Amino acid sequence: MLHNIIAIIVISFIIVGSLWGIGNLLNTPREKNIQKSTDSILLVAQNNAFNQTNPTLHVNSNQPTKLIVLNKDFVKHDFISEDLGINTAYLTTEQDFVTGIASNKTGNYTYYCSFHPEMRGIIEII
Ligand SMILES: [Cu+2]
Repeated sequence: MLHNIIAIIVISFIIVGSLWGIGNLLNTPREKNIQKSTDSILLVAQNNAFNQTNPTLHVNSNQPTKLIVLNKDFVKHDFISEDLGINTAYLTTEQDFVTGIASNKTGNYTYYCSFHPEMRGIIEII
């Protein structure tokens, strides 16, 4: 009798474990589903930073560059560059926004998140 109970418990754990594994395989993280081409930039907002370091984004003038902003945080973020006319509006957890960087003027332009002043970087158009 006791052996049967133990066997049932063990089998239950195996079934739940394998269902969990299959569920994870079917629900691949959002980042992997986003198509990245060589001329696109993926910025992930997480832990109050864009791509951890708020990197300088290098873009060629007269060459539109696809920009994907993905919020992997538990709080809202947005991505704004006033000089380049980019504003994603606020993104909730797991929400992404596809836009573009395009300018025929070279120079450095600021980007930032309006909720977090430390989330700030430079778009360098060369
Ligand atoms: Cu933010």
